[in-house]
Amino acid sequence: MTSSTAVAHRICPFCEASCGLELDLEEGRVVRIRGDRNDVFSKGFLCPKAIGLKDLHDDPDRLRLPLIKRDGKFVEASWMEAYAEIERRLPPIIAAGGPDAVATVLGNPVSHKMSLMLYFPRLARALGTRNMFSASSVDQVPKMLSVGLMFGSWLSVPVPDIERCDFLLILGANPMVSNGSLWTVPDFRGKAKALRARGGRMVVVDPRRTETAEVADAHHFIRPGADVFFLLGMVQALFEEGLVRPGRLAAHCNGFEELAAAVRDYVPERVAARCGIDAATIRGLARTLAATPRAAIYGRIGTCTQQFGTLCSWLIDVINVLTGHLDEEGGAMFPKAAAFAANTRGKPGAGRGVVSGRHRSRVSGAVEVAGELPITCLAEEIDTPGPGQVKALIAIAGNPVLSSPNGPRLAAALDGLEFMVSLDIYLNETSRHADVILPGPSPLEDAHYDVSFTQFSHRNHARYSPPVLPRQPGQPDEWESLLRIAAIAQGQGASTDIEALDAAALEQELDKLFGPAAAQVMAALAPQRGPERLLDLALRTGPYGDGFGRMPAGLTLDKIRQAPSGIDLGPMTQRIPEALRTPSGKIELAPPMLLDDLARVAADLAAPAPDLVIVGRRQLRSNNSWMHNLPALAKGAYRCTALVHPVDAARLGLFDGGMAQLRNGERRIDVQVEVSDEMMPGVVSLPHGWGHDLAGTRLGVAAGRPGVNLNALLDENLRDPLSGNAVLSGVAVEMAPL
Ligand SMILES: Nc1nc2c(c(=O)[nH]1)N[C@H]1C(S)=C(S)[C@@H](COP(=O)(O)OP(=O)(O)OC[C@H]3O[C@@H](n4cnc5c(=O)[nH]c(N)nc54)[C@H](O)[C@@H]3O)O[C@H]1N2
Ligand SMILES: Nc1nc2c(c(=O)[nH]1)N[C@H]1C(S)=C(S)[C@@H](COP(=O)(O)OP(=O)(O)OC[C@H]3O[C@@H](n4cnc5c(=O)[nH]c(N)nc54)[C@H](O)[C@@H]3O)O[C@H]1N2
Ligand code: SF4
Ligand SMILES: [Mo]
Repeated sequence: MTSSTAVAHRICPFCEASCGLELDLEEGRVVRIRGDRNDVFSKGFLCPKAIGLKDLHDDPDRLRLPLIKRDGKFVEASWMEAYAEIERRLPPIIAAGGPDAVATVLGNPVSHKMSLMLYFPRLARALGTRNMFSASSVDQVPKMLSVGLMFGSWLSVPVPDIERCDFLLILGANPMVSNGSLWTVPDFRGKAKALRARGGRMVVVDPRRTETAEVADAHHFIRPGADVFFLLGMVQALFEEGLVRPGRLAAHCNGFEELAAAVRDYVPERVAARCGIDAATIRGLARTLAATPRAAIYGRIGTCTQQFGTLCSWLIDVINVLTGHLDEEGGAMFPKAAAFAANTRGKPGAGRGVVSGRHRSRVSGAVEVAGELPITCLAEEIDTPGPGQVKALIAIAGNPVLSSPNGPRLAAALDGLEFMVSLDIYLNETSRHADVILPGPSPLEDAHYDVSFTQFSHRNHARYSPPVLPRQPGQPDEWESLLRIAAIAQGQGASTDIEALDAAALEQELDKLFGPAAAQVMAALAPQRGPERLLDLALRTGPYGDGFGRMPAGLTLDKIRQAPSGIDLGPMTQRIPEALRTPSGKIELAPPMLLDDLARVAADLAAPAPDLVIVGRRQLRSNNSWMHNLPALAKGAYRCTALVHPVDAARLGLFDGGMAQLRNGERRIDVQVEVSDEMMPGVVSLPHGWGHDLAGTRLGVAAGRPGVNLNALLDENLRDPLSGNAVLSGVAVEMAPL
């Protein structure tokens, strides 16, 4: 070992599993990446994507300097020039059109970046726009809405306690590949194996026999978009067969009778044909859940991104309650995050609950949920003239041109904007439309704490990663850019002292929290700044915190810093009623908004199955749209294939490796066919996030094997009306050989 070798630690920023990594550094370069065996949470696990951290850092296409579009061409610019350009162009748009003339759109990596998570709210406040969009509405808003209504806060998501569970029913999720979602569970494979080794069982319900189904005890095909029928059948069976045993939660729930009445008509025998699962199986799964002391049902993307997303999300938690598995060891439990969780703040046991629909989108009248409008409304808000039209966009770590339905319409709309800023590390399918691109540092150059994923972790923990490498000279952190744009929007100018601005905002907050002691708290947080200062505050006032001295053994950021592999905070523990924030202080089993939506289900019960519908899929060496430029991950067999069952292939004249056209009305895309009996007959599966053949990007590797954009086929007007989430699953398509 020479003096220039070192070992550093970093939480992997690529997926929700949030694995702790150990990096070998030589001469200031990362030479090796492995799982940190001492990590209190991930215990050495990593997947092939972790290696991509090095490729990402070294990627010559990754932007290191701001770009400004001049005469249609991007040129590199200094940071001050880039901010000056924003100052020149953004305030006049706000002055002319009001706050709603500026929209914001956030992408998935925001939730993996402490800097963006903690400082976007400052920008949002400065802008005051109601036109806020994010990838949440092509993802998890249905779950947020259902848990919000049931438990009182948007992120109170119960997660399977997999290490103590003996029966796990998984719907519309493929954690063997995705590594878990709204369920932070590194090494799902190892945990599933352990579950089975102790005699437990796992069952998967999915229109594809997935990698997760392969390691399960049983798999059932389900008609895409029909989970609501399957779930209603289970709930009905539980009531009908006298299997409803909520145990200690009985005293903490409202709405048993309303629920029983609402599901009465959905006897398994009536819904079986609609969902494609026979009544005996539906009843059998309900009985197994009810009879197994430690069991849980879990659903994810497949159950959210469909026309009944909110109802599915609700029924999954309802079943956990009815079978006595919610908030019980080995069931579905509430994590207790060390910082930032709404269900650990304020008065325990009751609160204001959540409301949606405080405003509606201008063009389609879609409802606001959790402060946001559906991302599928973004294009129409830009391309529909009239008062309130969106004229400027700030896009942050998102690539909606590929990730949102009808990407081509959005791309055209973006060209019609008066001004667009992208905070992004690539010149890609979305940022190419920007006038200014501000690149964040590489993940190796910034500090990290899992603001989001500690709230969904199957075990409680607190881990912090300091920057692994020094930042490039002059490179601001992303929170600094957000504050600068906030200052510009408020008319304070690009060269405002953002340190002072940051301190002033915090002082205001501390005044509210601590009154006369505020100055003392501010002093105790010094000399930290930016996100670390907010993190320390949240930790110290959080459920394990030192309370600024009141609990001397409690957590501070410094204590976590001293533990490079993190601090374990134990398995999940019972949190009902303390975690509830509903006005009633009860779990709301039968929110009226959800019961009303059952009318849509009733009307759909007899819907005939289209000949062919499409669903999505995820792949291990990829993450949404943006990791296809990393050589270590991009190599290997061509992956953007359309999987079809042999029966469909024969029926439609398709053959393995051949090309076919997928059609949805006027929209069409050409795909490579892969024939596989892992598909349910009548269902085709295509991954999203591909289609890197658009002009004007700088993605050398990805452009070499672009794949096709699934979202060029999907319809931006199909939404779950309650949550506004896009319908990505179960959409009828036609397919023909080329
Ligand atoms: N048809 C279909 N569509 C889907 C889905 C599906 O299952 N089917 N899934 C949906 C889901 S769940 C999601 S979450 C969305 C994702 O939707 P998006 O978030 O829009 O898509 P990503 O591909 O994650 O794009 C991330 C962007 O962030 C940039 N980026 C990466 N790291 C950083 C960083 O550190 N800082 C900054 N500033 N930028 C960074 C990347 O260059 C890229 O432009 O896609 C959705 N779209
Ligand atoms: N390797 C990798 N990991 C990722 C990502 C990635 O792109 N690649 N993306 C990350 C993101 S942003 C997210 S949100 C998570 C998502 O994590 P998961 O929810 O585990 O996502 P998927 O792997 O897409 O699994 C969804 C499953 O739903 C099935 N499905 C589709 N329609 C239906 C339906 O109507 N009913 C039922 N029951 N099933 C259906 C699909 O066949 C698929 O197997 O993964 C994250 N992790
Ligand atoms: S599973 Fe997710 S967090 Fe873990 S190494 Fe892979 S990409 Fe990173
Ligand atoms: Mo996602």
